[in-house]
Amino acid sequence: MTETYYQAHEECLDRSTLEELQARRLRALVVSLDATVPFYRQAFKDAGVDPASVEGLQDLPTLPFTVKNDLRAAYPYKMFSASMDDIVRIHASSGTTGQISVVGYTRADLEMWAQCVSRALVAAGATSHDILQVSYGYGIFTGGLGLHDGATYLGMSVIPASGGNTKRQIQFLRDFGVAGLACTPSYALLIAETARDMGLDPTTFPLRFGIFGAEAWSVGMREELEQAFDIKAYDIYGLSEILGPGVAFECSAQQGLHVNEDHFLTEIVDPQTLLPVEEGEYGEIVFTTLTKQGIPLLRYRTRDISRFITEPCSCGRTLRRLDRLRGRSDDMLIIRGVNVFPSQIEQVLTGVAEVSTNYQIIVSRTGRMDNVLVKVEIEPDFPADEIARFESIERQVRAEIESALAISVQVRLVEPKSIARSEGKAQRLIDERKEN
Ligand code: DLL
Repeated sequence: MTETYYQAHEECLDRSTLEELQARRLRALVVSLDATVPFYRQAFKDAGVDPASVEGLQDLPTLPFTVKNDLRAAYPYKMFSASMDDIVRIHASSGTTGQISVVGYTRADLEMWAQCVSRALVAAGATSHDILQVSYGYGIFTGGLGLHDGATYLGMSVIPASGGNTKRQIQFLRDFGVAGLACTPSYALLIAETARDMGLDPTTFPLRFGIFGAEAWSVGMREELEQAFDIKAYDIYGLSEILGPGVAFECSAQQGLHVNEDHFLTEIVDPQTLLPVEEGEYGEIVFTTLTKQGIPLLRYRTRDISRFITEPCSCGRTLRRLDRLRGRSDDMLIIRGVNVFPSQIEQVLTGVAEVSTNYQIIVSRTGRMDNVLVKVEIEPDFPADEIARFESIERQVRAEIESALAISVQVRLVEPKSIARSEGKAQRLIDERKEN
């Protein structure tokens, strides 16, 4: 199959042309931030940077970082570069703790966003003739409206289902000729489970592809979703501070996410030293927005952990790829010195036939020791008269986690449907240490 692109020119630029474009945009950005955002004017001063002397990408390491707290401190609009008159949409980060951070989009920003999402949809095989069901939440969260605008821009027919009312979602999927489903991977799993409970077989739905993101998910989860619906499941990444969905997306190769680098300059740094990691090493993703007008950000530290995939992609896009995200550094567990992300535990669970992908990781502390308990549901069709095997399955899961990740955890099998389901982002990690 030959690959189709939404914006072939931009998606397949040769590296030197792309870097020239990025450098030009970076120069303009720095000068404009200095003129329009007092926070950056001060930050340049503090860092001893003369914005007019920034020449190109080689100057990037001298420029100041932006962190989430800077955005919080600028609440609500102090980080905006455009005038409020030009802002046509406001979103905010989902922020689990404390102050939310507010972002604004101009008309041109919304168009750029829609184009980025269109690129992702086309890379997943969508065409203007297809119907997309958007089951990300609509509202201040960027998932629903982000996918909605992108699909509309492409000329698809959009069903703005939003999250929730799962039975109705299933009715649409069964009856409306839906080709693509956009939602979190955990919600897709719940939709498949609910459909089966209703006596339906999700593989018979006309669905061809899923656009899944907004939370970390494993390769094993992808396989599960692909089988559950008989579809191809594509990863999409983004964050409200930078764009919402569409910062990076997977193509038909399904080997990492192409970053829309003509709009987002991407670095991977060591979160301790803030220096670039060695090529191909994991680190924190840092984005500089190159074309945003509403709230452009310089070297924004995402706290998301990934690495660059350096080999060229078979799809022909030259946009550099990020490997599937490990997760947020905030969710990283350090278990007796070993760093582990919930998504890595998920990957092991997906390899054990007797357990499902509904799980929760509970971290607690006794004295100075952190204890990690992995609660996972037994598969719904596990024979009730084989409960005696629970212990041996628990032992097996524990051994597999230990051998794959070199950590020891407690494992508890629980009844099907006993772990709370999510219609949006799943809460996989419960950190009881934070309550003390
Ligand atoms: O989750 C935007 C989005 C909506 C992305 C729909 C994709 C699809 P926030 O609520 O601000 O925005 O959360 C952003 O979610 O920093 C990551 O930690 C996580 N995240 C988003 N996409 C992925 C992904 C949206 N594909 C935060 N894989 C980010 C892993 C993801 N984590």
